[in-house]
Amino acid sequence: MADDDIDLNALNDEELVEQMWDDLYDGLADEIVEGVNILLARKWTPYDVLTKALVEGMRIVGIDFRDGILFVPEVLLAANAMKRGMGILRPLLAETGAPKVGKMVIGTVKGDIHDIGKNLVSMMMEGAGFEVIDLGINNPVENYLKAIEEHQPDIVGMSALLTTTMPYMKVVIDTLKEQGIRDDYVVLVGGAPLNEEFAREIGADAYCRDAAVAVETAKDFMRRKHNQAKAATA
Ligand code: B1M
Repeated sequence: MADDDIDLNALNDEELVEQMWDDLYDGLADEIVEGVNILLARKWTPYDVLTKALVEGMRIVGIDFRDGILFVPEVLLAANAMKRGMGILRPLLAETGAPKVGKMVIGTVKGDIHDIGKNLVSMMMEGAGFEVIDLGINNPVENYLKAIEEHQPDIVGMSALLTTTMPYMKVVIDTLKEQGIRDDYVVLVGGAPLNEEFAREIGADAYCRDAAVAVETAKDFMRRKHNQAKAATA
């Protein structure tokens, strides 16, 4: 038992999930790890553990961060606890054994160090059978170009969580245009401050509200690509 006061095993599912939201809020990584393992042992799917326990918990943290109740050090602890929980789920989500359906390069843009959402997208994409090359955080355009050249992905994904960094996505897309390679790749963008209109304005192919939408959108583009290739050879 990770917590001296509460036996997480003794809680029913609903109580446990609520306790995990509290533990995430308090940045208690060991308790989050224990909670994740208990839910998995109770036959919860990794996806449900991720979305109902961890993502929802981080949503609550976000509200109090916005309202000035929590500050950066506390949110960092919460993020660390979230990452420890995600670390357990990552291999389980990727364990589909499905043939690779496509390749994606993804990174958080320059000036931005938020990576939880991007990591979640990477995990879900891997789980859906995509090969993912994750560039991490704070990526200048050169990093995307280098990775594109090296890995020849089908999809380029960008994440931004700040209103001050989201315009950098346009810098990346404009550079792809200047180099005459924009249309060789599907560009997907995501992050809490974005919306569809912004994605259209900067010339992305689609805005992805969350990781599940990112997976569906990516699959959809891959289907279209295969159909076009088939039509061209017919
Ligand atoms: Co930051 N932060 N933060 N922060 N932080 C926000 C974004 C903020 C909204 C908080 C607030 O005020 N309510 C606010 C931005 C305000 C704005 O721009 N208008 C903010 C601020 C201001 C800051 C700092 C400037 C604070 C400061 O220093 N004074 C600073 C900036 C640092 C920098 O980047 N240069 C900062 C720092 C931090 C921490 C380091 C403490 C930490 C990040 C830790 C980490 O990521 N490793 C942090 C956190 C944790 C947050 C909040 C609380 C949570 C973000 C998160 O992880 N959400 C956030 C509040 C919020 O968003 N409500 C906040 C959970 C995650 C699962 O969701 O990232 O939205 P999200 O990802 C989703 C979708 O958006 C989508 O799918 C994901 C999964 O479903 N998606 C994609 C995301 N990327 C995608 C890419 C795709 C597709 C879909 O590509 C195809």
